[in-house]
Amino acid sequence: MISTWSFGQRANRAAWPALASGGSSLDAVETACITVERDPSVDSIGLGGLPDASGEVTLDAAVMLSPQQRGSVCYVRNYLDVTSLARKVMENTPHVLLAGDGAEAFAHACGLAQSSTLSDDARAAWHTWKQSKQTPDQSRDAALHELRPIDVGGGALFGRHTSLAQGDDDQPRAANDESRWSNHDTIGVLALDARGTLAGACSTSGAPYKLPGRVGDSPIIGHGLYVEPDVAAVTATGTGELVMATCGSFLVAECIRRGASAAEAITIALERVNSTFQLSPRDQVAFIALLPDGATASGALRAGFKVAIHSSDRDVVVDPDVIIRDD
Ligand code: SD4
Repeated sequence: MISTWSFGQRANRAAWPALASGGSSLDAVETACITVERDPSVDSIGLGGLPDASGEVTLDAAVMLSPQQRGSVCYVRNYLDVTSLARKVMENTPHVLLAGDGAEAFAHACGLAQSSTLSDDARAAWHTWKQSKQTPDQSRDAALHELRPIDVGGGALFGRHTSLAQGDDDQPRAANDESRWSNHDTIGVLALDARGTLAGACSTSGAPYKLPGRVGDSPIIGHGLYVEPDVAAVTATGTGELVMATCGSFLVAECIRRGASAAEAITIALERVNSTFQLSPRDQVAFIALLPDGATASGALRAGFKVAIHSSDRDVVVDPDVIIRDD
């Protein structure tokens, strides 16, 4: 198993015993995502996820086994188990992506329990953001920094940027300190089971304080997640708007299919992002990949991204194989 960010280690550990006992990779990635979705200490996924500018949490998720077997949901507000819901879209409907009210009606029909998605901490953070307008929001910085502040019902959305060298608490950060990218995480999990089946899943509350209605890369097959059996499973994290400009996860898998190593493929995709955009200091994109032989690869635009790997002989959190910028 390989997962994004250091909280991916908790996710891997929750899923590993069943996977190691012969369980399916699909069950493993679902269990891993559920673990983080229910953890209120993770402020970018499920319960605990930071809300949009109107104070509402909206969740996105996807699961994938192959180009024929994939499902996703987006803009889900009242159900926490969005990875499970994405799996139900994959297994029980002829569709790929269900959004908003329709996704929630489907969740109800499937018997999933409604749940509050806004934690007390996330609500407090949103109130603080409304006061300060100091938002460490990658997507805003990347795509919208030329816009003047606009009113989205309760306040201007875009405020002054935090500087790279400081965290939200104004403490200096080392370049490879993961907290440099706090508020910007997606859980992406890739697994390979004993039968040799690759599976992938990802789950996120998206960009913090985003414009209501914004959906990022995670639930869009080929952008936030792509699995090509016999080739690779790939998932992305970071600023969705940047990943979506390059069909990031598909691009990585396709480069591998055409002969690149996984590390080379990730480098190609990151270089494409890097050359397509004038990146702001707060932009980050990272990819992880898992191959049918169990090999892994990972890379990020900038230091600070962490990768959690779990196998029969390793349970580690490591820096990515590739970092293409030194700022
Ligand atoms: C997204 N990649 O929705 C996800 C998570 C995120 O900054 O916002 N990261 O874009």
